[in-house]
Amino acid sequence: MSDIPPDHPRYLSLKERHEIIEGMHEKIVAEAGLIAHGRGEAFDYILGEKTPDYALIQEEAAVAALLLAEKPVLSINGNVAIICPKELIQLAEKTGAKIEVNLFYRTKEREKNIEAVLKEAGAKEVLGVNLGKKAKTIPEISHKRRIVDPGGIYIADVVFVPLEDGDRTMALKKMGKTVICVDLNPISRTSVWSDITIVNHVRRATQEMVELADKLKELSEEKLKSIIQNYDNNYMLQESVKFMSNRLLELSKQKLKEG
Ligand code: PTJ
Repeated sequence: MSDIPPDHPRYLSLKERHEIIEGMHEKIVAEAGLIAHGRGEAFDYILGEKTPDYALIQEEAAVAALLLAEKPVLSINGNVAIICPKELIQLAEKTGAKIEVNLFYRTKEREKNIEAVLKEAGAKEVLGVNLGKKAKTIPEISHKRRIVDPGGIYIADVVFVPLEDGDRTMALKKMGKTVICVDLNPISRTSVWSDITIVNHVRRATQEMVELADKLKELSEEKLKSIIQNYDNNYMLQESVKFMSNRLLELSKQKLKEG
């Protein structure tokens, strides 16, 4: 990691890549987390590694939903524990959400390691760890993401699931929960099935959501509700796809290499 000079034009992305690799060696990130990250990077390249305007609208709706929720929960996996632990903890504090470790590749070791990362980043309470007999299950899911905390995702009304796989999104929706996801791939099953989909890099999305939480907290309940009522996830997904297609179209007309 120290080999990357800070003035490298893609420093942030390369630094993050190495943090994810280290996270895998430290048994925080799943091996498949590296592949998932690479897929995300490819979409982020198309975005120009910047937040597009449409994403701010998605993020605003997401924060409004978290602020209006009675029992909001942020679901944490290995990748996001490495990429943006501080932002997630700040977001939880500002929206009154709980934090729960929920893993696709769940092992006791990873559970504990992720809890330690979150505590080191300032979390006071981390749900979903060492559940034993206390564990509840999400119906219709066969993999380990079904295991949830009885005081967290199980009873939550709004669940924030950054970098998710499609099955659980659908199952959570069948349980009557509102699902908010962050996924750079606007056509993934998770993106399509979620109530609010943020098509942006999770680091930028959570940083911006923390700032938005400060602003939106000042609004009345009525105003927050009108943000949600006026929000159309399908339309916003179309906007995301349009943005990406236009970026590629613009690039196709440019000379890509100077000189
Ligand atoms: O830590 P675990 O055991 O819970 O496992 C986590 C992974 C990510 C391995 C697991 O959930 C998984 O396999 O996810 P998928 O099905 O690969 O989906 C991950 C989605 O996140 C893909 O659609 C990626 O495009 C997207 N993605 C990857 N990196 C980012 C991202 N979206 C936003 N920001 C990123 N940095």
